[in-house]
Amino acid sequence: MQLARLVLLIIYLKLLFIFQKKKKYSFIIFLPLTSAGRNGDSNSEDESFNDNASVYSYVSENAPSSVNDIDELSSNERFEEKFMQALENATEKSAQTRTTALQNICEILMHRYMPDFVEDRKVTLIDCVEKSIRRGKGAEQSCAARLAPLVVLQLGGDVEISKELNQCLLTTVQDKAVSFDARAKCCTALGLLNFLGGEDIGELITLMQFLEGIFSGSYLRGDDKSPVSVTAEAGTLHAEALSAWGLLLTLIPSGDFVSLMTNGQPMLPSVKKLMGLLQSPHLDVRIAAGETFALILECGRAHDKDFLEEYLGDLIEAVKQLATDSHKYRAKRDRKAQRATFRDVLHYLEVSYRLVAFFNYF
Ligand SMILES: *[C@@H]1O[C@H](CO)[C@@H](O)[C@H](O)[C@H]1NC(C)=O
Ligand SMILES: CC(=O)N[C@H]1CO[C@H](CO)[C@@H](O)[C@@H]1O
Repeated sequence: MQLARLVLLIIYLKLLFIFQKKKKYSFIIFLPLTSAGRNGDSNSEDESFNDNASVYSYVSENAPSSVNDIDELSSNERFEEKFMQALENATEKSAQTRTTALQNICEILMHRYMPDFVEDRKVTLIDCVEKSIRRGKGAEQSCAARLAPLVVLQLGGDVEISKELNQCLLTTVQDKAVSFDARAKCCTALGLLNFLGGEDIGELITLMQFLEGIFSGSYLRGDDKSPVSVTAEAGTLHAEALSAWGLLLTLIPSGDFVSLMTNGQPMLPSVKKLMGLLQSPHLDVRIAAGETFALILECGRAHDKDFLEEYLGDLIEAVKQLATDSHKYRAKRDRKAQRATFRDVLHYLEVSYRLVAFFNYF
């Protein structure tokens, strides 16, 4: 099913973001394997958690499996020991110690699937997360916000935790005194936690409206033509809010989604406003907008196959431009990322709806 695939893609993208882009292979963590996260991209942080993966695989081919089991056991113990130490440190007085501790716990949870161990300590963990988000500053808040969805992912979703953390995340996102990076991480956490633990459609829509309140900062000016100027950090916050919004919309039943987008008093943003985001000066926002459009169409068309037909021509034109964008002022790497994303979105629009003929017509 296409929707399922898209959702998985988005989750995967989110995880990559959480796991920091350089660790390309970290998503393998959900397989309880020791070799995750070290296919070539190893960095110093990884090294400190070296559990001799390559040695294991060598042993496994050449020795009875019992040896392998023992190695596996001792490696688990090493991780658990490190985890306990970090958890203790997460309540220390020094902010730097707490930040490092939260980072260490994130690293461990990214590399190990240890649901029982996490389950036994989830109260303490969530307590640390909440305190650090509420009372910490900058990096500490960012790390704590990164940790929250990792804990819930380990547990395979947890409605209680999602409920418990929502208020503190919402307050932090709104707090202008908090760093943009921490607020962006809180948006991501809100999206993931509620994606994994949200049940009530009404609550989801309220949350989506809250997120729109954030990313509307990147809407075009009143005349709907000129982009507003926002700083790069604010752009990142808007992009994260938009991605979280897109993730949540996949939970809304298709028929409801269509009426929410198209009825007289729309509770969700207008297509025109969203299309304006494709013109944002910030790459993150443009990419998030492109991905969100793919999701909007996917969700809407499951119910109504002509959903947004009247906008499709403009949308395809805008996406096509971004897919072939060669503005000199945009950094080469950014340009590559943008083209790759929008080629995918374009391909999706063309193939899914067999619009090739429609294109040639223009
Ligand atoms: C805990 O804190 C101590 C002292 O700051 C530090 O030496 C140690 O590496 C920390 N351990 C972890 C796992 O964070
Ligand atoms: C090959 C390799 O990385 N070996 C290491 C296995 O782990 C022990 C203890 O952490 C190290 O001392 C080895 O160098």
